[in-house]
Amino acid sequence: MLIKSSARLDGSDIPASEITPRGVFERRRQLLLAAGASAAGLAFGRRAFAANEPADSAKLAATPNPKFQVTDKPTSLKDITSYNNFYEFGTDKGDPVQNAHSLQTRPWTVSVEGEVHNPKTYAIDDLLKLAPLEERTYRLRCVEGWSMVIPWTGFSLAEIIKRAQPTGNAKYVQFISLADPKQMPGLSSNILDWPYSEGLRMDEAMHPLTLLTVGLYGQVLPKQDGAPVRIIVPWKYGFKSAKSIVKIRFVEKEPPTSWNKYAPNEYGFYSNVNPQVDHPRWSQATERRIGDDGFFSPKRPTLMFNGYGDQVASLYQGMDLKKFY
Ligand SMILES: Nc1nc2c(c(=O)[nH]1)N[C@H]1C(S)=C(S)[C@@H](COP(=O)(O)O)O[C@H]1N2
Ligand SMILES: [Mo]
Repeated sequence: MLIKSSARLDGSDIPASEITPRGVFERRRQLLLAAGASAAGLAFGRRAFAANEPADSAKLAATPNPKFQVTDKPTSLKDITSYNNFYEFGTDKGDPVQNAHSLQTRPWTVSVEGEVHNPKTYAIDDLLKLAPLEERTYRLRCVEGWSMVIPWTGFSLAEIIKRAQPTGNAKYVQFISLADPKQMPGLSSNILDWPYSEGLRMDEAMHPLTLLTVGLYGQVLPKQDGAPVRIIVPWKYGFKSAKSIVKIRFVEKEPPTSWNKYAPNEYGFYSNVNPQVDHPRWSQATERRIGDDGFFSPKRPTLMFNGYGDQVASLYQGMDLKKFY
């Protein structure tokens, strides 16, 4: 995410994911030391499943929604569950699959709060029954320059928003992830200002594409992918799609977001996938499809709004997307 890309002297690119700036390296080292301490028996031994916690492979019945299926070949379950960004469990792509077993997904509640007439705290198993579960295959494009195609399970976030009845003051929605250092070893590093926090404008949150996500490949969401519930906003860079959320808060002013606070000149509030607006340290014109495109095959062109322009471009009519990146 914050990872630095640079051109080699021969003009070829070093993949952004293979370069580690010094600060990150140092913090990662601290993290490894902390993890070593826990391996010595202090904190994060592999635990049995909490009471009522579904096994990772538990099936989740859902009906495919034909309106939301990209035709690109889906990424393999293996890649989707072993190449992750989830800094609460470490900064390497392989850390979440190693470490996320310490996340306890039951009991779990999601509080819907702030500028709403109907605030409510949902137990996760009630939330799962709020609306019919759909299967939708979306592209996911990380700001680092790679992408996947993922068959998610969930329903439109709008289903919750309608029930919450936002007040006239609700202009934005904030999503807040769990931040429990007992379950999340990555919190011992101050790389981000925890809890992980993201946000959308109200009309973006209400858009039918915006998915409250509880599963993938017909199974409950694996922990490393943000169990038990996350948001998926397919036309924006992946970091907008907060994992393991515990709060959905309606607010009047644009909420602070984790990556924007970390580097405001690199990660804007909007963060729409836009091949014409480069990241200050690398181009966003192309991407590498995980599992399909090797490091040496030509990268594929990145699509405006990640290919969802027909559905979402109207939300940004009249906005200068170079300014509101
Ligand atoms: N809470 C939380 N949510 C997060 C992140 C994170 O570090 N913490 N990483 C984001 C980033 S940068 C990306 S690309 C996607 C990755 O989702 P995936 O691992 O399921 O592919 O999750 C996003 N959501
Ligand atoms: Mo990302």
